[in-house]
Amino acid sequence: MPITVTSPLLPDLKEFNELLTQVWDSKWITNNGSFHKQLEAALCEYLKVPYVSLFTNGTLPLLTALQALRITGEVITTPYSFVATTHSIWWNGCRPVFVDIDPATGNIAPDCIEAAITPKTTAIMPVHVYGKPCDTKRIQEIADKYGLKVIYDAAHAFGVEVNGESILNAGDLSTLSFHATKVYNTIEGGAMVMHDAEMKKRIDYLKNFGFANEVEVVGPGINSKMDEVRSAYGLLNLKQVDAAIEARHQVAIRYREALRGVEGITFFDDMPGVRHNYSYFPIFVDAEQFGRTRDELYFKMKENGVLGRRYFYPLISEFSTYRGLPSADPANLPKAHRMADSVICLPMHHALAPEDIELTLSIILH
Ligand code: T4K
Repeated sequence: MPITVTSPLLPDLKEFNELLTQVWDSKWITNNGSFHKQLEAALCEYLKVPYVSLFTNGTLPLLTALQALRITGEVITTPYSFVATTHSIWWNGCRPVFVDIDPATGNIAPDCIEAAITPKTTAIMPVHVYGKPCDTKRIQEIADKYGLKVIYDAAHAFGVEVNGESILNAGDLSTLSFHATKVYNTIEGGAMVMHDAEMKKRIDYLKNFGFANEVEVVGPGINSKMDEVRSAYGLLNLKQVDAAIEARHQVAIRYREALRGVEGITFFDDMPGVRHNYSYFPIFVDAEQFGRTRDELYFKMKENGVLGRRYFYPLISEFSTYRGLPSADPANLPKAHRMADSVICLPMHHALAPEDIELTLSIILH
């Protein structure tokens, strides 16, 4: 069996069956059902946020957030992410403007944001990449100074806290992905986090075609509802996510212990005051110092059944839809290119066996 970059956290099947029986008995299988309501409440509590709206995946809350805030013109964003981030801007008929990253975190560099603002800029869409918190204070200062909205793509940042406060409370809106490959999953799924009841109501309308009631449609909504089956699954997974994060933490400890000081290999350490979720374990290969290129190592791992992934290579700005944009010029994004060209995400999940960790390490070390 190959060792994959991740493996889904699955609820106990017997417990899931019990909840499924309740869904079957109720015959209410989607459209804001009982498990949906319970999961929204449970997530508010777990995540320490005031309002959560569930979605059917992590892409549609991004699209809907831009819609809800009536974003137009240019949106400043990072090229170092999964392509859904930029696609959401494009689908809203806006122009993504890529800016470079801070190599210390992989996140958008605040100084580059300020330099890219034009009269057409209306919003910033940063990503807490790998779950590492953005410099939310600086980003908010810039947004306030220029009157911009901030929508965080927090797909990787489930449960991440800075000094005891959820990172999801930053900005105007934050979005999460609960895809199978994430720390916390509902198979497919996602959510939006907002600050007030008015916005929660608006988002709930928008994810249900814009219906405010049986006869009134208040905007060009979409269908992005989470069903009862996945809400029930999500409730069960919430009970075990802390243990899963701790198991991931132990994997990170072992990787760091073995790789610290290895010439040509770098990785991120924990940030002070941050509760990390260890959603990914990226390493960065300096070919000259390491003696092998990133791709040589990546394919050697693959040959030996270790399926790391080059998240996020290529940069979004390199895809055909976007590479014609002036901001996609590699000269504008040198640090993002360097990171994308050197990264490998090592296998990282709650059930990674010690021998799989050691095999991965031995391929890197020998
Ligand atoms: N914003 C950001 C920053 C994101 O990273 C993402 C998604 C989004 C927005 C959009 O959220 P969603 O709409 O997807 O909810 C994966 C995921 O599909 C995607 O959710 C994720 N980011 C992205 C970073 O990674 P792939 O194509 O690399 O996944 P895949 O199918 O190759 O799976 C990776 C490994 O996981 C497999 O080798 C084995 C394991 N796996 C996967 C699945 C699906 C399993 O063991 N079981 C499974 O069921 O995109």
